[in-house]
Amino acid sequence: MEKTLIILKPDAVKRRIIGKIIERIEDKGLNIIAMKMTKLKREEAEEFYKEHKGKEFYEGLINFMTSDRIVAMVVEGENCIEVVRKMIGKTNPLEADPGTIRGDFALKLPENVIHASDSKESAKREIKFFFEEIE
Ligand code: 3AN
Repeated sequence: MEKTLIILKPDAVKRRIIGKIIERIEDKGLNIIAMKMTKLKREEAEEFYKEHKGKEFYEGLINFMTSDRIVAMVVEGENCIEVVRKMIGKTNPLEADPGTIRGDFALKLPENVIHASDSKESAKREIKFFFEEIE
């Protein structure tokens, strides 16, 4: 069964909306098979977002992602990578449609509440990053 990696970002934890977001994931029919709350160290956030190194928003993104705790989880379900990307909406909350998680809970970048893997390759890498034990 397909798996994807989801992060509820520091803004979601600070605003105490992680329960609402988890509820949407479960309501959709997806299974959460691993979950942990953690605070990323700077080096960890830099490794996770290395493909964005050098972009103008990189420093701000690292500062934001290390500003508070996050919740990382592995979600499983048929076509879950595509399904979850649809559920979270466009990267920029301004462009995310109402009804999507970012469209309903976020106002502006980089505080867009949630991350989800965008391909099979990134799901594999990102699951390993947080949950060594999961295949
Ligand atoms: P997504 O999370 O939708 O896959 P990416 O991978 O392009 O988007 O961006 C990673 C994260 O970087 C975003 N979730 C967001 O927090 C931040 N980000 C992306 N683009 C910008 C931008 N133009 N300005 C500020 N932050 C950004």
